[in-house]
Amino acid sequence: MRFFHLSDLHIGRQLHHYNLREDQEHILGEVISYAEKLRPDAIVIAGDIYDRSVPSAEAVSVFDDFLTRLCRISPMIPVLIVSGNHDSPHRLDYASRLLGRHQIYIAAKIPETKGEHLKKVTLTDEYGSVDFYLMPFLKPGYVRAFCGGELPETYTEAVSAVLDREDIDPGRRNVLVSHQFYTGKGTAPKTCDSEILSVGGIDNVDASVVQYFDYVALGHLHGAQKVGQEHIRYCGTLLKYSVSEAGQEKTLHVVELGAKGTPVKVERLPLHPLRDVRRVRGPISDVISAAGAKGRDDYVSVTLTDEIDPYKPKEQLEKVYTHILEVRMDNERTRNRLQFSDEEIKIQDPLQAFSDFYHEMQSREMSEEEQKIMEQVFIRARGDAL
Ligand SMILES: [Mn+2]
Repeated sequence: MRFFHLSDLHIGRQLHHYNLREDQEHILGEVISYAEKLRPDAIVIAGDIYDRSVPSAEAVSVFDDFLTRLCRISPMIPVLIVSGNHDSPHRLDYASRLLGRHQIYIAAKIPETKGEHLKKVTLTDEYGSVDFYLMPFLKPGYVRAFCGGELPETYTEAVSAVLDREDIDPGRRNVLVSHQFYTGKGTAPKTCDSEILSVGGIDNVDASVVQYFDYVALGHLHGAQKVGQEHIRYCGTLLKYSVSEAGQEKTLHVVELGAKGTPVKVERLPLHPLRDVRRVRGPISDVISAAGAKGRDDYVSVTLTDEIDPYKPKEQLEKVYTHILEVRMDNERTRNRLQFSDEEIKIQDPLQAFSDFYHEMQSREMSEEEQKIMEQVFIRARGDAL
């Protein structure tokens, strides 16, 4: 069995101030061309379909178009989708039962009651059947109901709690589709700027709890990588969604599952974005003379190293580049300023620092009561430290 593993489409996303609609349509079009040519047995999308929980009408129509074009391929290719942390479970769930009749299987909501289970899609090939378990993005709070009302302490426990309820037959071939921050022993995950992850990895799931699957198709991290073992993988985004990804190679993952017990094969097919994301660096005259017609429309982050700041650098660069993300200066002057501002950073009052953090996370100020609680916490913490 051969299937495409995609994730983190982030339809509707912008790159700096540029709308990526054309770029996203173009790359999804390339996925469709590959599907027409290779006729995979399934297409798996491991979460973050949209960039926002309330996608724009434009974003919805881009995805609608993608699914409609996939459905026209005959015989039909099943599409298996789970929701990511950026998706709204309720919105993504809309019409999912109707879509199921067209072999588009969407799992957007975590089971809530005893009778509910993960969506399981069984496909067959010459070696028998393969069970795909679709696990939407979850937080410990989502699974309290079937943990006897108790909140699992970690994300690892929460994921285990969900899987333990499923009657997974280890003798069959099983694939898990999941959108979480999985980490393996002894390997540091490669992260990039376009992901929103918790600081310190408190939301990580220990990959050992899913290693018994024959393949684990992951979404969440935007750079392609395996998590400790060959068969537990992030495929990454189809497009570069931040300058920090400029050096990455984005590819389409094609997974080949053979007979039970044989190692999976993952082939990475090249993708050809409409515009690349690149870093360019040097004195302005070199940057301008090195720019050619090819790559003129790429998204470029420019760092100029001239010791004397050039006159209106952006206007000069716009003559050779049409999509400039940013222009930075890196010279003696800016380096001095950086050092100076380092010294300027003062350690804030911890209560102030916490309330800034709270506001960032919750988009509201702390209530009086909450503030009092935190004051007490800091008084006690200080007391202990003394
Ligand atoms: Mn994502």
